[in-house]
Amino acid sequence: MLIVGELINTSRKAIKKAVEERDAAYIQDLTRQQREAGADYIDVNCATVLNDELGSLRWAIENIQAAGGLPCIDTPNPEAMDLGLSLTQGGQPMVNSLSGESERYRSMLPLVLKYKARVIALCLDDQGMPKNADDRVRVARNLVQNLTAAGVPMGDIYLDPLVQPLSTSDSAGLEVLAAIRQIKEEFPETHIICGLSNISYGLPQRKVLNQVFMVQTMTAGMDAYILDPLDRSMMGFLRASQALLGQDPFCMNYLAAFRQGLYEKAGA
Ligand code: THG
Repeated sequence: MLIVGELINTSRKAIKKAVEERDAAYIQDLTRQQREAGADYIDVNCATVLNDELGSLRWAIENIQAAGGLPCIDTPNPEAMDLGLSLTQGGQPMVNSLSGESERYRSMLPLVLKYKARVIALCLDDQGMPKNADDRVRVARNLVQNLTAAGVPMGDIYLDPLVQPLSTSDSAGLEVLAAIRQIKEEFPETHIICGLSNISYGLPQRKVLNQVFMVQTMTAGMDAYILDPLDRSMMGFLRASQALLGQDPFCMNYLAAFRQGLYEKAGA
């Protein structure tokens, strides 16, 4: 299981402010908290700092690393991606993301190879957003074939089936679950990742839907998540789900989660 902490993203107001004001303590603190909660990588997205994505990204990565975090570079901008990967220290660099769109693929692939990075590959191509499981599997198949032919190891590929809001389609969850099962069967050595929170967009009690969808997707074979690791209930369910799926020898991580108080109500 690979966990990418999602919180350092300038689409969030507090982060945009902290990055623009160069509030190093804030970014370092948020890095430490996400790491201590179990994040393997710290997603860093400065794409909404319009005039200075590169300067902001450099500053954010330096502070993430000063706090012991390993950045996952979240940008569609190849120049920013190159900079982010070049700054990454202390672990394998990670690209978030490329896709099957020809221009995105063409610009990002050389960077994946140059830095021997892990790569999140979105199940999206020039035909647009996937409509169903079959669209996702078709794009995933092309991506895996092209990436491995270019020399990317299977185990470095993280396919993202692209979660869409349940509020816009009753079958949004089902199509992703079907895609996960088919991808896992066809390419058992690749990984499958997603950002969970899209599933709940436009509905109340979003955390409940995000948590339940985490359990459902993990049961179908998803093995990596971009999520808020400070959501204690989410991390508690994640450890419980891993134990129940035979991914936690002697329930060690589940027991550690219990000792960390992840199953206690806030304030209890
Ligand atoms: N796949 C990949 N990368 C991704 C996503 C994905 N990166 C971005 C996103 N989706 C995942 N990251 C976040 C980061 C923050 C929030 C949600 C997803 C977030 N949202 C607030 C909310 O939902 O309440 C609103 C913003 C705010 O706080 O102002 O915090 O799918 N590969």
